[in-house]
Amino acid sequence: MTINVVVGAAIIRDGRLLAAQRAEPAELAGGWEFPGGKVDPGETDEDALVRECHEELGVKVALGERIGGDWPLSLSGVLRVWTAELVEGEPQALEHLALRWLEPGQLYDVEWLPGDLPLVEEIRPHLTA
Ligand code: 9L3
Ligand code: MG
Repeated sequence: MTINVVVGAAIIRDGRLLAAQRAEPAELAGGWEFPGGKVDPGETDEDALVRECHEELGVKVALGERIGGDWPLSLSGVLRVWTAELVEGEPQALEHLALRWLEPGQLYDVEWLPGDLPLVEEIRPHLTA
């Protein structure tokens, strides 16, 4: 079975984390995630994440460090997450229902997708550094 690699960005600005609310598919709609998506064949993980941030948010990001390793996403998928900062543009919900900038005390104000949820504590230290 092929493992589907999905990449996500923990975009941080001024000590706040950008969370994005999924619009689809129906079973995930309304849940909150680190924006990103599937890595295309022949594409590096990092290139895919920069591309996805541009497609979904209309921004250019610079990736920082990888957060942990492969996070289980489903039976056949893994999630790989990097911190990121905005280089150009203001994030827009081009493909999401909504966007929110979360302060450290608000990190659990949104209902994270199950696969993304364990990442939140890993990212917290990056909000204060
Ligand atoms: N997914 C989960 N957490 C995330 C992302 C970006 C994606 N942070 C899941 C949702 C979909 C699959 O990975 O089932 C592919 O994502 P996309 O390409 O539809 O964004
Ligand atoms: Mg996506």
